[in-house]
This record gives sequence, structure tokens and C-alpha cells, in this order.
Amino acid sequence: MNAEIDTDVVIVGAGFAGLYMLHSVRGLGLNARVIEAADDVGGTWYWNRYPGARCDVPSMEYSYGWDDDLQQEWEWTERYATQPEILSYVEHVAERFDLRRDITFETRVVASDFDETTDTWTVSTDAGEGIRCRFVVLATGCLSSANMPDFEGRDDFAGRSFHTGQWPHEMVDFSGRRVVVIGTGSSAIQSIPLIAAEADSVTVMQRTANYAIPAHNKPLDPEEVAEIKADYRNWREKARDSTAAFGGHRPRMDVSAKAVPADERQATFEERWAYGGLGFGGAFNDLMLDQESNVLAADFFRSKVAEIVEDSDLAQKLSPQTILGCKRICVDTDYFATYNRTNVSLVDVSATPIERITATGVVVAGAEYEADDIVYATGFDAMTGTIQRIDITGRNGLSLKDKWSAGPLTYLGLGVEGFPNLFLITGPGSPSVLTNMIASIEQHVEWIRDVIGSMTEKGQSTIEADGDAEARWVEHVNAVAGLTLFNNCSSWYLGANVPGKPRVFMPLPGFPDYKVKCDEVAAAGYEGWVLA
Ligand code: NA7
Repeated sequence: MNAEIDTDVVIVGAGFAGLYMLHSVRGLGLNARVIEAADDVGGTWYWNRYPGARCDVPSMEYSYGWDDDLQQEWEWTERYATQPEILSYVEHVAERFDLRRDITFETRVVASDFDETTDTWTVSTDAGEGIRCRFVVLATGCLSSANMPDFEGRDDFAGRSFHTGQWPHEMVDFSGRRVVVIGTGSSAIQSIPLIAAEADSVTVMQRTANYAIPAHNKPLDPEEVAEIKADYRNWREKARDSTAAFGGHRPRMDVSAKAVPADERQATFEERWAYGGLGFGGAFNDLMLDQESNVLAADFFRSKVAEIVEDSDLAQKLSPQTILGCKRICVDTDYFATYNRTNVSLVDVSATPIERITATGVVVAGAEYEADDIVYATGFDAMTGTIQRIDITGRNGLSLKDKWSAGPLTYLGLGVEGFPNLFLITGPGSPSVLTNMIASIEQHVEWIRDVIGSMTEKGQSTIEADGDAEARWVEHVNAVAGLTLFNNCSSWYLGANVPGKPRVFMPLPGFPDYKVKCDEVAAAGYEGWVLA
């Protein structure tokens, strides 16, 4: 079986997933090494330091539930936590569980090769190290490779350029500056109001108008917090019984938007709007299943934009015509109202894309928009981007890049045929980005921990997804996605935001059914996996 190994498990990434995986491996009495590109823990929350960066899942839910003392003692201050608060939480966890001693920072994994003669992986880093181990866990995050559009002349720009997902650690002062923001996704929607409050002018380049529901963020009510903490475990369990593994305490209405009278529907939308946040998508049970129901919600949304934005032409341009929820709905604070400021303007780049960047600005339809700063809020090569940047070679010299050339293939989003002992956390084919990521991470880490524990106990050396099980799973994910409206837009869920990326719907809608399936697979002796 095993040749000499340097460590039992190599974990790639020290965000929420990698840290809990490390803690869990230690709990099995095994060793692990975490390799992390940044100089500290935090993953997504380490990199995304742009102004206004905040989680769109409430803080009481967007936190670990696996240690009762931790969840009792940690005090979140607001309904939605800011990036600095989440980062300090992650740092606290690293400290509290003494995690940093097994993490190698400022180091990237560049390759990982499976050796069939010894059933071991060799993980190679950009520091020239080769680490030999039994298992590799890719805790690389779903939104961790920036998507930087390859605009002509991009490097000619003489001012400052920023990508929201690679924001500097120092405060960026926009006062007195003319800023062009490219993109109107969540990162743009969160940052534009803050940049506009400081800058001389902000020009937003919008390719697709987006849906954003008010956050109505506020300090947490200590009484409400005490009530949750009194029964935190069950409270979290209840949340995890809902489709997206959060918001279970204000469940999705179990009725079609078309089945209720117009005034009742309006009142429901109003109530969800007034409460704020992603729960708006749960106003009725068929918003992501039925196009007509979706239009009813989208019409309501557009009426709100028209109420907020004073200039009716501008309101029209800011009103999305796409399926609501087809791209992840954003959660905002004063986004639309910001367009009432005299220093904010919008350039529609849908029909006339950005032509090029010059030393002094951005050219669209022959006109140059002068800028001192360009903020690229252009998103990520999501879900597969970071994994594909590592040269992963499995059995028979099979490369993961080749295997996934037409789109990712996984079994349960956890493993891939041909790549024994390699696990993905929140990989494509699992609910991942359609859920509260922490809930999905915990479920995956615990599943992986249990199988590694069981294999170690039984002296089994490899586990690998069975090819048929994988094919059936991919079919299942496509079939479930096909029942929804998710295929009807150019979202990063589909890889449509990255030129040349295969267009495949990557996450699986529905956390509770997925979790049951994973539990059943484990209970049936890891059905669909080949253990040797
Ligand atoms: P997103 O949601 O992928 O948004 C990226 C934005 O950038 C989006 O509006 C894109 O327009 C726009 N974009 C991307 N490339 C271009 C080019 N070439 N020209 C013009 N506009 C472009 O990323 P975020 O960082 O905002 O949010 C990611 C997730 O983080 C979010 O869903 C939350 O879950 C948290 P498009 O819509 O593709 O037309």
C-alpha cells in the first residue's frame, strides 16, 4: 500500500473550507498540511476587501456551527457582517484551534500527481516543494480566480486599476478622483454607493442590469441573538432543511405566484421587500420554475426601481429584463438611490461593448470616458477556475483539464472518476453557491472526514468515484437544473461570463435532498464509489 508519506492529507486553501477540514483531519488523529496562496487565512474574505464588501447571508447563519463554545461566544454585530468582521472571525477561529501551525502561506499549489504504484499523491508547490500524501482536498473556493476581461489596451491605463476580488490591503482613497466601475454584479452593487460618496465622479459601465433587494442592514438585536443562541443547534438544523440551507425561519411560501389574487401577491412582494435580503426569492414557490410567475416578481422589482430612481430613462436602463434569480440576486444598501446623485452616471455597454482602454480612460462606441481609476467588478472564473489552474493528473496520466474540457464531471460534487483520494469541497455538481456556503462546506467536510476515517480504520487505501455513478450524477444535475429557469441567462453558474468556458450549469439546486443523498450513499457503504 503506502510508500512513505509526508503527511496524510494535503488541503489546498485556508478559507472556511480548508480550516474546518484541517481541524477535522486532526480530529481523526491524522496529519494535514494546508497550502495557501495568501499570507493569512480567510480565503474569499481575505481577498475581497473592496468598499462595502459584506456577506448576503445573515451573520448568525454565515458562521460555523460545529463548535458550540465558538458559536456561543462569538458576537456578530450586524444582521449582515462586513468583510473585516468576517475576516476577524476566521482569524479568531485559526487562533482558537491553533490552525496556523499546519498552514504554509504565500505558496501556491501548481500540480498534483497520483502515483498508482503507491496510491499516493505528490502535491507540487511554486516554492519547489513536492509533498507526498494519501489524500488531497481541494478547498479552493468557488469564487477565487478573478475574471479580468482582456480589453485591448488594458495595460496602457496610466491611472490606478483595481479588481474587487484582489483589493489592496491599504485604504484606497477615491476623493477627488474620476472612477469608472466596470460591472454591475454583487461586488459593484455593494461598492458603488461607497465609492460614489467619496469620488468626484463615478461612471458605471453596465452590460446587464441586475436585481438587488435592499439589505435593511441593522445592528443585531441582543434579545433575538440570545433566543437563537439558546437553541443554536436546532436553529441551524432548521435552516439547513431549506432549499438554500439558510433562511429556514422565514420559509418559502408554498404557493405559486399565479395562484393568489393580485392584491395578495402585491402584499407578499411588499412584505418580502420590506424585510429585505435574499428571502425575496422565496416569496412564492415557483419563481425559479415558472416563467410567468417569475415575470410577476420581476415586474414588481422594476416598479421599485422606477420608484427609487428619479430619472425615468435611467430607471429603465437599470431595470433588468432577465429572469429574476437566474443570476444570483444581489443584496444592496442604497444602490439604486445612488444613481440620483449628480456625480454618478451609467453607460450601457450591452449593445456597444467596451472597445478598449487608453492611458486616460475607457472607450465605448467611439467615446472616451476619462478616468483616474478603473474598478473591475467583473467577477470570477467561478467554481472550476481555481481547480483548473492546477495541473492535476490522476490514474493513467489522465489530466483533470482534459477530463473537464467539455464541462466539469463529478460524483456528488465530491470526487471524480480517475482521480482516487482527491476530494472537492463544494465542487461543481453539489449545491455550493446556491446555498449558505458555510452550511455546504460543513456538510462536505464532515462527509469527507467520515470517509477518510472509515478508510483508515478499515485499512483501505483508495476511494474513487465509479464512472457509471458519475455519469448518472451529471445527468441528474442537468435534469434538476433543466426543471428550473437557471439555464435562461448568461450567468457564472453556467460559466457564461468567461470567454471560451464550456456552458454547463454547475451547481445543483436543492440542499436538503442533496444532503439526504450523501447520507444514504455513506450509509450504503459508499455506494457509487470504488474502495480498494
Ligand atoms: P459577477 O456577479 O460575476 O458580476 C460581474 C459583473 O461584471 C457583471 O455585471 C458582468 O456583466 C460584468 N462584466 C464581466 N465581464 C465584462 C465585460 N467584458 N464587459 C462588461 N461587463 C463585464 O461578480 P461579482 O464579483 O459582482 O459577484 C460574484 C458573487 O459574489 C455574487 O454572485 C455573490 O454571490 C457574491 P454580465 O452580467 O456578465 O453581463
